[in-house]
Amino acid sequence: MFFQKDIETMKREELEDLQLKKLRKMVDYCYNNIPFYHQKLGAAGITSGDKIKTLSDIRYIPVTTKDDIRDNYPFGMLAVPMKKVVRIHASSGTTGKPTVGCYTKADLELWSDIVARVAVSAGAREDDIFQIAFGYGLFTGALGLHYGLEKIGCTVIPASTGNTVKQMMMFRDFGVTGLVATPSYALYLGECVRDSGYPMDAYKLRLGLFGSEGCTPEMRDQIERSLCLKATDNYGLTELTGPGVSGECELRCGLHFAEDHFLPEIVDKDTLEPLPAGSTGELVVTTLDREGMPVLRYRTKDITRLNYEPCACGRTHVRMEKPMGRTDDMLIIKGVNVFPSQIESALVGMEGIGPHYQLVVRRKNYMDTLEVKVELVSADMLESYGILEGLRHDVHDKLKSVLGLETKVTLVEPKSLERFQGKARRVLDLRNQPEE
Ligand code: DLL
Repeated sequence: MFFQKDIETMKREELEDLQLKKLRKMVDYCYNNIPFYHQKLGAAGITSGDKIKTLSDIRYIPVTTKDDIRDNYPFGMLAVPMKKVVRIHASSGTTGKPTVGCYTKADLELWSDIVARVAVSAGAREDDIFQIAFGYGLFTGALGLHYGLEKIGCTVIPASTGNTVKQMMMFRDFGVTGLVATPSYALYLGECVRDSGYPMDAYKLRLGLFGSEGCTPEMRDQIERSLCLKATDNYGLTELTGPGVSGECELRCGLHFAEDHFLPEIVDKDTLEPLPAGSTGELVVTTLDREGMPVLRYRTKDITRLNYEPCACGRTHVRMEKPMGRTDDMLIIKGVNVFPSQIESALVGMEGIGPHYQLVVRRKNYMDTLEVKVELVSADMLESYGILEGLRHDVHDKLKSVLGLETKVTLVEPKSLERFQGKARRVLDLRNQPEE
């Protein structure tokens, strides 16, 4: 078992003492070993960890951004000589240089510990057989979960993504009980399982460890129904190590943060001022133990909330609400702030339409407009104008009441929208394209 009871149920005061001790050490470590931090901390007058008297003094430490890491590409943020680095990962980064993560042996050990912790708290057991359907490669998801699950003693199948027929064959033939994937890929696999023609009892799936992108409760219901498993959520970032930063326990009421290794804060995304406990804002995280590439006050751009109430499961580590989106995902349409997750919540589960959707943003006469494309569940509906119009109105009105915004709703044929094997890309932004 990998329940670290003494740590995971620690009294808050003791936990905060531990965090403060580690934070002071980390400030010294960064100041002394990373020129970028030497300069930044020096300019802020924090030339030693002793300057940090209480945890709230962390506010005086300057934040670190993705651009800081990119500006120091590839190894400028390293705190150790390259010969101590045993693994390199990188974030996919759709634009510009990727952000690189370097791991020492100790970092890899710690990483598999925190992933094992997340998996066990979600309900993974030694006798589970896990199929890892994350893309293997520079992405931290696959190898992160791989080593964490092996540490528990689970059987691990490094299936990677693609070839859904083979994925389903392995589910059945190997008696797979656990699935690791992005929620979007799990949704697609669920669709394939349903269409595979095998009865559901040919599949032994019982637990999903999903993460790397958001998933609304409505989408989660769909995934659970189609794969007949219990879906849990886990969270992490390449810049902080990868998966293992936080994850849901079996009660699924927030993602427990590995607070003995990471110090989370919520700040106002515009002023960067720390916000009081319970407020919604941008998550900023400091690594407390990372050796190769530690970061101080890393701005995740994820919008969430922290709940410090102990959980009914007995764990005391703070629970992070599922992020509602990233600050850079937020669309501003006719002055209204819209997160794609709000649209997903409104659409998924509506009768007559499937869970796949696409958002198309355009700019017309200096004004942004939003088209929402949703799939019909049955091609038969295409034959009745009355049914289609009725459904289109229903979707339109629901979106209007949730978002307070006019959208153009387009109903498309079943299975015509793109399916995703990694993180979904549901927003098509045409604002910089010439007007149609
Ligand atoms: O996605 C690490 C990971 C892999 C986490 C596998 C969980 C499972 P990056 O590719 O660097 O790392 O992307 C990090 O993905 O800032 C969030 O915006 C988003 N993200 C990750 N997990 C979740 C989640 C990995 N559970 C970025 N819910 C983060 C919502 C998530 N968003």
